[in-house]
Amino acid sequence: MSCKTSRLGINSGQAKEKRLGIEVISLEKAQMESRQSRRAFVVLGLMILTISSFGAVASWRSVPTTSKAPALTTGTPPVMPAAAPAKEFVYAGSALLATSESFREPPDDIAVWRPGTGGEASTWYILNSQQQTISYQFGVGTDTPITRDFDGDGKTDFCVYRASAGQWHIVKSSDNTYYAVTFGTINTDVPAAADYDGDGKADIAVFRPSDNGWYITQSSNNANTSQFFGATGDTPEAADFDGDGKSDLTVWRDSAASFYVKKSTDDLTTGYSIGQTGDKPVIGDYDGDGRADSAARRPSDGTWRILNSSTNTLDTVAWGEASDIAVQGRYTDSGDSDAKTDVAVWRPATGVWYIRRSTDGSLRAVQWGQSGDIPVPAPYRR
Ligand SMILES: [Ca+2]
Ligand SMILES: [Ca+2]
Ligand SMILES: [Ca+2]
Ligand SMILES: [Ca+2]
Repeated sequence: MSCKTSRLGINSGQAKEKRLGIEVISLEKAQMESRQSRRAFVVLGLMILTISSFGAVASWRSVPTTSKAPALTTGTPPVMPAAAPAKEFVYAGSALLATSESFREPPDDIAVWRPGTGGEASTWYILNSQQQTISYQFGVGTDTPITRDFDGDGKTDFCVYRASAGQWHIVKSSDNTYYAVTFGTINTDVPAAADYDGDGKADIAVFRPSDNGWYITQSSNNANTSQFFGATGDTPEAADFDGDGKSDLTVWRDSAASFYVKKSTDDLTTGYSIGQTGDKPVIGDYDGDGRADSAARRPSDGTWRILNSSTNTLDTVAWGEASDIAVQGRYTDSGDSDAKTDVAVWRPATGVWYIRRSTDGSLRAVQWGQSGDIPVPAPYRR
């Protein structure tokens, strides 16, 4: 560890981890528990491969086909144990009706996605807020995992985007049914699913670098829309900056070290300059006011710059090493249950999550995942 790391408190945090007995949960346990069900899920993965091979090759201009897969008689996902709702969430059955907080989203679970190799299915490994472990096999290694709530029940659905076919494969959390949608130009579009129409359900969407087009299927009426926003080289980063519940078209322009946001409330464009070229976007709601904050992380020194939407003030936080992956999210434990996004990194070499509790800036370290995994924190709430 470099002295820089020590200064960041991560080295001392690891020492604390042993001394104070902070949770360090091994994936091995989860893997053992899931070994039985894995065999069944491999069958599911193979079925998905088969289904995908029949998928129509289409550009976005085609009407997206929403095809119900045949009933899965083998490898049907088991009904996951329902997590006890936290007191701040109001449910009707599995549908999330309301929260008592301005921030709409439930807290994030720690999770990784392990790409399948040699034709095997990929696997989600989730550590939920009750410290239970859940594994779920879905997709293939070349897919891109997507963490969105397409059926609007307040739980992230298992979803992968298959760039080689422009296909979305989704298992709805509300009823465990699978469906696939072809929407996106093969290998060039960037998946950009978010809730643009504000009905509480994520909309299937892609960003097209060649024309800076945002192609969206609105979940509220199934209509296809397109808007053009951004410039060559921009990265799509949709988020809700004005807090109206609708994701705003947003791009990160590295050359200008700026976010550009087309706010859904007035369609006006706002630019947020932050950091410098080479920084990486790490949007979140760090002050918990229900509006996204522009933020960027500098990989070279692990410094986060966060522009709080509530006060328009800049926070600078040193957290993590160059090789870490930013995994900012709204994590909860006994020491932190507020509505604010926590600064956090995941270290691929060790699989350790270093979460900076928003309540007091203290470290929470959790070992979850291994090198080669992709961190996919989200409110799975299984
Ligand atoms: Ca869902
Ligand atoms: Ca929607
Ligand atoms: Ca908005
Ligand atoms: Ca905010």
